[in-house]
Amino acid sequence: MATEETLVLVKPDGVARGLTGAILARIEAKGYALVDLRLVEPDRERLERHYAEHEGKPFYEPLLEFMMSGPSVAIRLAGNRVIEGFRSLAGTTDPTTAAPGTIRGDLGRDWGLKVQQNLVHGSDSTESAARELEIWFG
Ligand code: DAT
Ligand code: MG
Repeated sequence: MATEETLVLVKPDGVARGLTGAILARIEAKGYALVDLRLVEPDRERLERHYAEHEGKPFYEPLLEFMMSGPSVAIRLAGNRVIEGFRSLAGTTDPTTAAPGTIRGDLGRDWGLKVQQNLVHGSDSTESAARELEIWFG
């Protein structure tokens, strides 16, 4: 048993489409614990820190614009191997090809090139989780 914490974001498309509850239901059904949760409208500086690893990539600017288009729900989530487990629950990055049964596969829309509108973010490692939890929760 390795209890750990991760940062989950319900991104602006998830909040705008009214899917926050549906996404939280999946998270809770899995048995993960909500440690903290808040509605956030991040400024550019916070998003630049959050997405630092993607700076310079073609999708970076559209991604930041999208993330500033409306509020996100930030969640501090705890559970056994929750970092890996939540990413499994979320599904692969592009909702078009994410597996059925996952959040992105079941609820994500086929937006074509707008891959950034994939409903959720989840930290990808213990280092990322610590860094991102600091950015969103201080
Ligand atoms: P993930 O969110 O699955 O960890 P990532 O960290 O590689 O994916 O990328 C961060 C976000 O950037 C992702 O959720 C959506 C967007 N993105 C990634 N690759 C993209 C691409 N090829 N085109 C457009 N947006 C992309
Ligand atoms: Mg990522």
